[in-house]
Amino acid sequence: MLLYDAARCPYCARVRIVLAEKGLGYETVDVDLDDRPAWIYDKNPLGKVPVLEEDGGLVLPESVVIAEYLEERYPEPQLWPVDPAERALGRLLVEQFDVRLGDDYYALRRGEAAAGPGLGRRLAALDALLEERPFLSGRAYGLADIAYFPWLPRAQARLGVDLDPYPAVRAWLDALSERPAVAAELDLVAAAR
Ligand SMILES: N[C@@H](CCC(=O)N[C@@H](CS)C(=O)NCC(=O)O)C(=O)O
Repeated sequence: MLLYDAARCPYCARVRIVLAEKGLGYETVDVDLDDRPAWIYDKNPLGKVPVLEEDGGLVLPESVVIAEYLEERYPEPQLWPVDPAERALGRLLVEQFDVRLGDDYYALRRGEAAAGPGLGRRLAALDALLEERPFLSGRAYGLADIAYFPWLPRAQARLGVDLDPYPAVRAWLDALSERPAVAAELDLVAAAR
């Protein structure tokens, strides 16, 4: 498998974590996001990474679609709960990622003045959610956790966001950080500072 990748891209981080959790070997092609090669549009008409390519000819963009594909193609270890309702609630969080975190994160990154409190409200809501259940995916770690995680260390390191007011988010991050697949991503963010 080949991953068209960029170290700084949180959507790519989602895919790297799933690949690592499943113990899948792959090669990467680093795409310079500041000077994207024209050929990336042959892989993804939107010109975005990540894109996963397989020997058989499958070329798959979109981090959520890639993660779901990997989960179905390589079911072990399982990254969605068995219970359909629990799984559906995890998928709902993935579906709502932009309004629950992404939009305010990127607004703050663009320097929009109102975005700081907006992101704070999003983090408070995530904190409340994580007080009710240990993982965004439900009772166990899984794809919903992986879908949200990459933005948290980037918010801390690049946007100066303080997570101290959100103890459940911090505890969740601490639990995730013990996983080698997640720890490798923390190292990548730290190295980019
Ligand atoms: N919906 C896409 C978003 C991917 C995305 O926005 N990737 C960024 C890098 S972090 C990118 O390639 N940006 C280039 C662009 O927006 O033109 C996914 O989930 O994979």
